[in-house]
Amino acid sequence: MEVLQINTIATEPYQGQKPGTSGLRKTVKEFQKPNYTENFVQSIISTVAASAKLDGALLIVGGDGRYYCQDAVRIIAKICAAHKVGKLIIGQNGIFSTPAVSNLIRKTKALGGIILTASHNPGGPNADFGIKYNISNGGPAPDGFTNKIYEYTKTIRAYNMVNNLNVELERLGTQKFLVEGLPFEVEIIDSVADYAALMRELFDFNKIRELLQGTGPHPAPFQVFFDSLHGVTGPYVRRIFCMELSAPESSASNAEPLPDFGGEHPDPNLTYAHKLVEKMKEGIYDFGAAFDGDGDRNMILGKNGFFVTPSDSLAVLAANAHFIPYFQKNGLKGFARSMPTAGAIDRVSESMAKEFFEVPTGWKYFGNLMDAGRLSLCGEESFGTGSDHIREKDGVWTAIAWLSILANKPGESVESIVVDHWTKFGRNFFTRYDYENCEDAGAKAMMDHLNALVKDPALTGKSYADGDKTFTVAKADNFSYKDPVDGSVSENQGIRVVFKDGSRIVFRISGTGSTGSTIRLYGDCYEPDQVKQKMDAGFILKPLINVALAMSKLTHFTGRDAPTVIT
Ligand code: G16
Repeated sequence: MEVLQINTIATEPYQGQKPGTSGLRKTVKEFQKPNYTENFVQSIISTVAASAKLDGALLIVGGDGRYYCQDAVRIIAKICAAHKVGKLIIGQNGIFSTPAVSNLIRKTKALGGIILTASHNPGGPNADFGIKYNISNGGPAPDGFTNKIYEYTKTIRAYNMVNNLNVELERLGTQKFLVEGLPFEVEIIDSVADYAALMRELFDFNKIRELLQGTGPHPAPFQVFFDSLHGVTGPYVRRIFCMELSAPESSASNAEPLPDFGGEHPDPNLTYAHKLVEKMKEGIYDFGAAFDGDGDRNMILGKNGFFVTPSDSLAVLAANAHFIPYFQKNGLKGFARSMPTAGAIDRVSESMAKEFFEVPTGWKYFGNLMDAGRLSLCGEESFGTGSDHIREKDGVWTAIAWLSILANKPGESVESIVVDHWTKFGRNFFTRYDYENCEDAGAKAMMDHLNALVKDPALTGKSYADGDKTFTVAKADNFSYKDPVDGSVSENQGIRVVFKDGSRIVFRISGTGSTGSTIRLYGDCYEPDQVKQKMDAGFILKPLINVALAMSKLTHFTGRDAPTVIT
């Protein structure tokens, strides 16, 4: 066997390689700059090596198949080979969904994993790319870890790689190499098999099959439709829903992963997954789900396009968790949501007397609670739901969880389940306005203004009116979170203003955009009245949003008079 040599390559640091909410996300053009990707990967590896034994270690590598994924996988393999890593497990053609990587890290007891994705951001040579590191629990690296990566990127002067390492990404099986006398192995595996096996363990597939086929207690076949938005989930949908759960092939749409996602945003919300919304409005299908580029986000729709907000989806899953075999077996520990997520889950948690947590935006904040055995089910308004079966949110899992509940309620629909839920617990109306790609300076000035506002004690008790609605401030702050497990504190996690009637507005700058600043404005309120519960969320929340816009002077600071996306 040819003995490969390690090459040391001189480099210069790049500014701004600071991981955001979930890894480093930049344009492909940025990642293609000389040494840009290499610098960041070397910084990850240096950070890992500083806290764990890299010699002989196993790492999992794969991404959502977007443009530049395979180039990045090859760079990672070359750098890992030069740092005595023992073995890489890579998805065939460099492809793994994010939940699949999380599962594999846990299943194989790997030291960690490197995921290539910019999630729901568009792909292609003129769009976005991203790299993130997941630690040995299968979850995204915490702030302390990513801060260290950033420190390395600021001072890097050289990186090591094995230039002549050629991995065949399409060939399943093990490829062995010798690097300066040490063995290095790459195993290329089927991207779906292990994840599908996990889903079979967590759920009762026979019961779901009966639902879809209209056998057993079910009056008729339950018609399902999945939109993978040309992201990574296509092969997962085909294998799990079509082959194993007997959904027709035609129910898997946009199921070919494409490097540019067909030129669209692979983002499962009412704006970017509008084709699914239109399909569902035809009234043929009983259940629809869309997934994002890397398969961790989901949107759930019922017949005629009935939209389940992510906040409601989480609450319904929690209230019906006893129908899911995994929770029957392992019990239900606590519940959690991110701070901007509406509080529908809070009341379910209270009714079940469970421990409850409100964490900053970012799935990484759930991991410690899960590892400590205090959290079973959690979610975020950004179309993420998941459980402690892995340490990432999980789109396909969420769709199967919904079907498990429906399989246990013969004759019911998505809408009837949600409306019953509101009748029992009340309804949380929720909306989010995104102002994408604002000038950094304007966005910062607006946040500074809001920070000053919420620090001023005079704000409490102050009233703001819009039309005939008046909102009086009960409490306002910049959210800060102390992790109850390790005591670490995360500050500046979003401005929130809570009004006396319980309604709430939140402002944050997104940590996942690749250029400029994306301002997120969240609004929610609670409605116990069953007649009002049937009203349109946009209409109900408009006065609250108008107050938020007036308080923040958003238009003044950013020049924007309308959001780019409303969810
Ligand atoms: C990531 C995080 C989520 C977070 C979302 C939005 O999701 O994993 O926890 O809610 O970003 O973050 P931001 O509001 O900062 O843009 P994903 O699906 O993009 O990896």
